[in-house]
Amino acid sequence: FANFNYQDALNLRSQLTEEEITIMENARQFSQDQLMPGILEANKNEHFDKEIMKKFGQMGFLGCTISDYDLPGVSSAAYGLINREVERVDSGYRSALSVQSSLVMHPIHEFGSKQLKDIYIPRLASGELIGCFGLTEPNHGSDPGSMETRAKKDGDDYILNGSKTWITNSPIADIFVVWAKDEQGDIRGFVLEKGMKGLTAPKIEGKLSLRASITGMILMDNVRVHKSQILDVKGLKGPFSCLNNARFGISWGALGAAEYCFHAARQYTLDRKQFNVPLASFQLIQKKFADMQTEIALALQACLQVSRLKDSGNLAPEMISLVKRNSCMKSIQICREARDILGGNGIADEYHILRHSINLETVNTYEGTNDIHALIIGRAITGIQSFTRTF
Ligand code: TGC
Ligand code: FAD
Repeated sequence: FANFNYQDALNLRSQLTEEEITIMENARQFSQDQLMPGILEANKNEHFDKEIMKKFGQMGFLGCTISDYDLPGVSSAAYGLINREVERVDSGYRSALSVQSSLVMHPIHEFGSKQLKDIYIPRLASGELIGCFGLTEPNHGSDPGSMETRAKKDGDDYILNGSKTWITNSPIADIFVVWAKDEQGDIRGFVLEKGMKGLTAPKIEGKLSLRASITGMILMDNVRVHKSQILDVKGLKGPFSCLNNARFGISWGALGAAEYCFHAARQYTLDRKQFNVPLASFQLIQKKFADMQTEIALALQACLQVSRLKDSGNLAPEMISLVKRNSCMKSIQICREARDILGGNGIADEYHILRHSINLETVNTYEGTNDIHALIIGRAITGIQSFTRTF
């Protein structure tokens, strides 16, 4: 028999290619060396250091599944493994990676003209430019199809009016991928640049979750943008194709946070004694670890399977809903349980666990809430949509 390894219970490593293993190990070392040392201060001060994006660029993480523009074109599993390692440190850092890669570079690469790609992709890949993605509005979160932001044609330009909210990185963004309805009622994507007249991006203050990530609004007051800045896609499938990739990355990433908390709680219970014995010797504690281990191992298998199906062209979007929802739901439970296992120390920032747990409250909500993904799966199971009601 092989030895059981609590750090890789079902030997995920054996299912990865040599290249994926190297990428995973490099991402882990980078994340632990470069991200972990500053996370407590960043979280305390609600600060995102833009240099981190440049470091992601140097590591080749940004847009890493793209295979032209000198980008590495790695597998979906490799992208997932990077997300997992970054989120082992903080969900906010994985968020920065997701938004830049899946929500900004992907739509420009997939739906942008050659000119747009030439202008933006290299500078987004290096982290020189920071991008953001504006879909959610104050009155329309789970239902982006009802968005109020409008784009009106005026000669060779469009005039944009509306507001987006809860937008990762908008206050520090150089470019803004924004979704608006044109006069025909079609949802269109526009690439806006910082400094355009009428475009502002105020920061949302006072977040108790994802504090190492900057979040803001995008306010558009008669923003004039040339038609060359439009993405060549119409309808919700534009933003949703971006969300497919970002949700996929989250499904791997959230498990990184869960693994951090599981491993930290395990070590804590080996070190700490109560009633003269290590906490780890209590049956209740061991059962909690068995449950954590099981959920993490099974969820990683599901993520890997979805990665392989994605790369072989056999993916249904509902599969992504399944793993995004499962990973977030299970990871939150694991982090909360790990917090409990650390007792009073569990609420101290130096142990990192409560930060992960609170971050996952956001991760569980953005990119489609737990219940929205349940309804997406439910629709596929029954053939009946249950999002809308008529009264
Ligand atoms: P529905 O009728 O389902 O679809 C409308 C059109 O879109 C197409 N479509 C998809 N295309 C590609 N991939 C998918 N996953 C797709 N899902 C739908 C669909 O085929 C259809 O196309 P067509 O050509 O027939 O028009 O649309 P609906 O309005 O009924 O949608 C319902 C629902 C609830 C599923 C959807 O609106 C939804 O997913 N809501 C959740 C919203 C959400 O996820 N927002 C995320 C905002 S971005 C964000 O949170 C970034 S956080 C980043 C970070 O910091 O990490
Ligand atoms: P609502 O849609 O109002 O939902 C509230 C509750 O109602 C939820 O529990 C939901 O599940 C439930 N609900 C809604 N509809 C139904 C239904 N039909 N049936 C049953 N229950 C329902 N958005 C972007 O566009 N870009 C970003 O970069 C971005 N970054 C974010 C960063 C952070 C820190 C946060 C918190 C959010 C971010 N978002 C971003 C927004 C995020 O995608 C939305 O918050 C999310 O989609 C939910 O929308 P909402 O907050 O309006 O909640």
